[in-house]
Amino acid sequence: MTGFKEDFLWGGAVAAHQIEGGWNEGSKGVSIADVMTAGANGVAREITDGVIPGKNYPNHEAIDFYHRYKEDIALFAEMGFKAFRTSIAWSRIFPNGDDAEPNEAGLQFYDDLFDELLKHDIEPVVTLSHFEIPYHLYKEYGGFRNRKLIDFFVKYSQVVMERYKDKVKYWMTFNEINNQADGYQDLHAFTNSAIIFEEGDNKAEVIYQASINELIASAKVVKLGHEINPDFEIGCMMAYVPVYPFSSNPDDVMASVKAMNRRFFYNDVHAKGEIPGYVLKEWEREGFYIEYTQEDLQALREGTVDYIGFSYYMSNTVTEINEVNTYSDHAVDQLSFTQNPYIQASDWGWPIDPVGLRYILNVLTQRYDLPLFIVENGFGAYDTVEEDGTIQDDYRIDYLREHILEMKKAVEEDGVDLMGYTPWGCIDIVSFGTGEMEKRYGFIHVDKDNKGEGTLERRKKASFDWYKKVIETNGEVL
Ligand code: BGP
Repeated sequence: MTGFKEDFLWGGAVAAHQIEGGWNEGSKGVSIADVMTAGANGVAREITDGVIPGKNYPNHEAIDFYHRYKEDIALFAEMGFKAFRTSIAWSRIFPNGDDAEPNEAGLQFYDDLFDELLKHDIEPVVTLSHFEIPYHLYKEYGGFRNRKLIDFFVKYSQVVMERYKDKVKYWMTFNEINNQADGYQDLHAFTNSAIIFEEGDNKAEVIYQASINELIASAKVVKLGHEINPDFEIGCMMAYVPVYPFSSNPDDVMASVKAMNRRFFYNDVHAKGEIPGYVLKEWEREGFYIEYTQEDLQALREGTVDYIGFSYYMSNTVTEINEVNTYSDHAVDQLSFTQNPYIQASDWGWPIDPVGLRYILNVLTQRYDLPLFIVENGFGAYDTVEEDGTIQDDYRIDYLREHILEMKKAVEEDGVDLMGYTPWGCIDIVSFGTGEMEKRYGFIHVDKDNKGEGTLERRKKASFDWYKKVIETNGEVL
């Protein structure tokens, strides 16, 4: 028997803005994702000032899951999914984010979606904020730099947790909360924070303020969720890219410690309920003024998470020489990285490192001793539809097999408590980094290209039957 527990949550993961489409249907408001442009081969995306039809493709229609979810869920059930991770689009529930009353049509859509999943015995795993906050909260309030968003987020979360308290058991608050880098765009950090920077801002200071506001909001939601339903399992969600020292040079080792602390900061608050000393010292050293109250600190202590959800795609490597200490005008994570000579990279330059997954599973278990949930992992690639209509994505099977083998070692040899595994983009969806379709992750191909053209026809790839066997045998047959 393999080490995976009998109720291991095998499944797949997506996000509302990358799969649903129906961007203005059912009285949904505009989200920050609706106003981002496509990336044109990975070139940085930009935020347009409002929706510019044709310019924000293909986010708008994505793959039309909003109308096709029953067909897609039947395919997930055919693979044997035990769980399906997606997000609720906040702007379907509160179109502007600060509305007095929720939007019933939006609430009904997710009622129908969760019912369809449960009909197939698939557990919904729900992300409350996945890089898609209501555009109005960005435009009017400047995003999470404004602490008013704490209350807006708590109100939205309370409405959906109460509405779906008998359908959804697994929740997580902010997707990749540590993914605050503003590497894509000079003026905005458009992940969950959706910050508008102002003249004279110190970017790192503002991003830390937005981060603390999100962490306070998350902690309040965890506490509230447990009051709504004590059976809820509510986690955080981190982007874990382990950072190795480039050499055994002690300065490189310290550089990797500092790089990892920029990730651990978020997880330490989520899991331990305290702002760690190495961050408080940094704020003091840099002269940052980060606003929070004693009540906020109490909320952090009372709202620690039940599990750690995280994405794993790659590892990075750092040398002290390259550490760019640019707090004055860059985001908190502007370490420049060195290519690891022992590791190959994907078509998009993402280092392929299955052992790194076992490594981070161990590091997190040692640091937090909490259940872990891999809610994103996957291989973005160009796929080819052959003459006979098949898609031979053996490269994706190889990538996933190698990572599952490392998961097994972590469970069987290292004693890691692993809850589940939901590979990213279980069906081809819009890439976050490029805003385009042709960086594909799915077990299911969707006929749509970067120009938004195609029939949207779904087609099983070779990995579909492979993953079905993996789930059937609980990870025994790979
Ligand atoms: C993570 C996001 C996901 C997903 C993934 C793959 O950071 O949580 O939303 O997009 O990255 O990235 P991409 O789609 O750019 O290949």
